[in-house]
Amino acid sequence: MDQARQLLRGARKVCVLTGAGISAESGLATFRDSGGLWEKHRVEDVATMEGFERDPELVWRFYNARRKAARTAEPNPAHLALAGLGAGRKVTVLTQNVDGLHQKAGSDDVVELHGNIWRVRCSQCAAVYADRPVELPFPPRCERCPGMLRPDVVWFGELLDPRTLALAEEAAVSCDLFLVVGTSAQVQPAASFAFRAYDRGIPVVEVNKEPTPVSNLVAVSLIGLAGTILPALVENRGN
Ligand code: BV8
Ligand code: ZN
Repeated sequence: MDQARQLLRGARKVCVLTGAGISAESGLATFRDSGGLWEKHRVEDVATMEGFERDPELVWRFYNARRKAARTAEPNPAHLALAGLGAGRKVTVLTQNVDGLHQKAGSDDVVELHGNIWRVRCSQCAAVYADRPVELPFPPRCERCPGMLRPDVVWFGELLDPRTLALAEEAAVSCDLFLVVGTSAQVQPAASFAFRAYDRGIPVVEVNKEPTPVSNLVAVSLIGLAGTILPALVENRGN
């Protein structure tokens, strides 16, 4: 922890890659932990375009349940610690999460790599709505065309927005400390940003309750709960 604090003290620009693990202590299910979302649902059924075309009602049951859970979820001390990290330095959060909790915690530079569960998009004319009820009645219709609304998230096999990728790439290679928090680092291209920083000789610090594929390239691996570790990492920032 002291080495991590040392690295943080000297860092003017911090880039943080976060995954579902940072929202676990806010009560939101992760994907690949035991009891996670992928244990209850097949990825190809609920997180691909093909699945949506095959059975849109199943996909909307999955996303309505996640919108319902996310509505009452509050940022936890891990989100708040990252939001407090910014005083006197530039902090960019690259999040794979779609729950909006980083913004709710006060982080002001958040790159949503996989979209946002609170936005819905017409699958036909691409109109985007952010004011729909938390649980959308099925079938959720577009107001401008006969198209059906889908969650405005990036599904497997779908490309990430090129501007989002450029922002993430720029943040990853121009920071002087790269934090990886609560991600199993299995999904690409999100996980690759940690490797981009590493390839530039930027120190990488990982916070996870267990080792991941990133662990063997990090300068410091802090094993434990993000809600405990991040506040401890941030608290001594002053001296
Ligand atoms: C793309 C949707 C170009 C939103 C998500 C073969 C065929 C087709 C594609 C591929 C292929 N092989 C590879 C690919 C690319 C694919 C991919 O990476 N697949 C992997 C899984 C093999 N990627 C894509 O398809 C991407 N697009 O590449 O397009 C292309 C096109 C066609 C063909 C090839 C390439 C799109 C990826 C985006 C997919 N959408 N979500 C939503 O519904 O949420 S990804 C999904 O996984 C979530 O977004 C999630 O964020 C993400 C990563 O999961 P994690 O966040 O890491 O969560 P996880 O549960 O896995 O881990 C939690 C971690 O937290 C654990 O390590 C745990 O220990 C830790 N933890 C838990 N609690 C705590 C904690 N740590 C600390 N404290 C705690 N309290
Ligand atoms: Zn439409």
